[in-house]
Amino acid sequence: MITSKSPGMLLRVLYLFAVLDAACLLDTGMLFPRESSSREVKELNGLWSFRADKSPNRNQGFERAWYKSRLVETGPVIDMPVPASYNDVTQDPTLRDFTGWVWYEREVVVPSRWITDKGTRVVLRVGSAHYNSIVWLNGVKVTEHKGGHLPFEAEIGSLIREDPTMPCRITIAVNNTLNLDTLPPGSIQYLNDPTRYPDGFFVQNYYFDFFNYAGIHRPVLLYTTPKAYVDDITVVTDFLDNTGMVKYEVSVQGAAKATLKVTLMDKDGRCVASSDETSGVLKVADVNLWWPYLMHDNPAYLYSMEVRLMAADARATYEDVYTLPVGIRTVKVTNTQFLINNKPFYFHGVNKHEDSDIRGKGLDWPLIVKDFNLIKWLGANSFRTSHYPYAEEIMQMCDRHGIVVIDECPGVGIKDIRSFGNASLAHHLVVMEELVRRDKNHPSVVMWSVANEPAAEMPPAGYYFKTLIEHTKALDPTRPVTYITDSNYARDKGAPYVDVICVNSYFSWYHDPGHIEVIPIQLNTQFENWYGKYQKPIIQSEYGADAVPGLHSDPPMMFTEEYQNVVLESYHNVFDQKRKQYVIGELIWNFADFMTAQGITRVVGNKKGIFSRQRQPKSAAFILKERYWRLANATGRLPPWAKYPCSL
Ligand code: BDP
Repeated sequence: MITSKSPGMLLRVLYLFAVLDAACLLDTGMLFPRESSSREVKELNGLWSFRADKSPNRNQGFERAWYKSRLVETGPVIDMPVPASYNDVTQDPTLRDFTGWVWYEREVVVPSRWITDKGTRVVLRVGSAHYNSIVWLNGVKVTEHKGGHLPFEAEIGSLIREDPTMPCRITIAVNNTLNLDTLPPGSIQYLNDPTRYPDGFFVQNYYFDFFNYAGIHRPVLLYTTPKAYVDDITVVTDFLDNTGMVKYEVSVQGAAKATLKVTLMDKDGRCVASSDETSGVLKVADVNLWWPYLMHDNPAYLYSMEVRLMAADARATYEDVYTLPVGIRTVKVTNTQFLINNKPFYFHGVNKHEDSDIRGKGLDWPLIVKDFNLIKWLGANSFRTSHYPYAEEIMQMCDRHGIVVIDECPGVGIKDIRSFGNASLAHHLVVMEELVRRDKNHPSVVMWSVANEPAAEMPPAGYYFKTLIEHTKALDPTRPVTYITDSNYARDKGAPYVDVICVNSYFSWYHDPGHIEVIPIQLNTQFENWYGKYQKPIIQSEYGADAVPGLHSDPPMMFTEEYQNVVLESYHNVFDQKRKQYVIGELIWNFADFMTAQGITRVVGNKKGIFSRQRQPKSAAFILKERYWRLANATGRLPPWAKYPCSL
């Protein structure tokens, strides 16, 4: 029973209930696996056996059932690290550019107590694999998943118990083929002219500008829970004066009846609120809000919510403990501002990629930590997960460091009218469900982006984006929703449904190349047109220019560091006028150089990074650093340690 003396507080509590009622359309949770007194985690990272199916139809693995025996018995295998893209780890160009099924296999020794204790669930989880995946355990299919950047899992306890003497052989087949209904979409083109192409020649086409890295990109692990367990937790937060509110809902599986103890603890482990209900509102006196760093002298404050579940059946009693970090904050959009905790927030940040030498898109801790150090060196306060969801480990870093995130789904390159059909839309809705389910509890995530640069002027785009955005809002009514546009403001059919207009433009690069003098007028016109039509706040979600590190010219010429500098500075002059009105952010394209498909406009990848792919600064990085720290001073409330960025 919720009681409140203040009507303001009561209204807020009722709102939080309405919000949670609308969410949770998926029927199981996808909590990040964490160890606790009731849960064990066993990482399966390291070397796996690997074989690409290079048969003409890429189907030999299925025809000969490679999953039924050890992979080495089916033909030659090589070592393959997990997590990593497979493309860049060998010297074989046909593997780098491979399209089709590849097969991974690993044998695991499972602790015997997992097998003997029938009250233990054993779950196999893949953090992400690109794109279609099928998973077998000892030759028995346990799950499949479509989509490259989100986790999936299967319970395998009963299978490993069937014959405890057998090793536990995990086989995962992964196919990176993109078609018109996948996200991102693509198409396979066969080129049959025997005077020009070898027999069976085909290419994978796609309309996005990054290399289609493939393989098992994020950790594979086994984890346990008791038979009765905490399946999901949803938190929604608010505050009034100095009282914080954490509305929560716990979903329990494996027990008809369970007793819960929910405890919210502060940073020092002191209990600040508790409850015995599966859902409710925890009130926190003298709340420490979660603030973005550079905005407050006590940023990124995280509470811990410990959920302890007790249940029993005829045979045993079960206790499960799961602890979730919780940041208390609010997000709102007006027609000129983006408010975090009711204070205007200006995004001065970056667009990124999960991209590195050798590991491709594979999760790489040294790279992750280096990138966060560079983000802070730069004075950036935010990034967009262009153009797909990033690893959960990265989102957790954002929560802990106070970096604000626009969380983008893999809806990039939707350019063909057939990719607006029902099959595409249905899949896109599921992808948003999976993304919201995974990331809903991250305080760093302040907005969802459902797509990047779709062909939003095409007739079906209106219905498509209306449906997609409404669905996302139903899943999570607390966060604004957007997509990133490069369409004409007057013809963009999805823009009426977004909360924030996010525009990409490349004046003096793709248009009027070499003519920096056009930037002020064209950028001004862009902003005035969009704001005039929609009266919604605007983020410049991409702008930039390629610069090959070390290439110089004065006067500036395209592809030199000087040209990149002057493009950035010309944009900045306009941002400085408009940010006093309705421009609420600027995200440089791109944080670092990244790999793309080969083509005549790309010199070993896209060079619009302000850092090289090896994370060394180009001269533009220093321009941006100077600007971002100035913006932080002007728009934030700097913590004492951040007043002297040079000492960082
Ligand atoms: C934008 C895309 C981005 C590209 C960038 C570019 O959103 O993915 O990499 O252009 O061409 O249109 O550099």
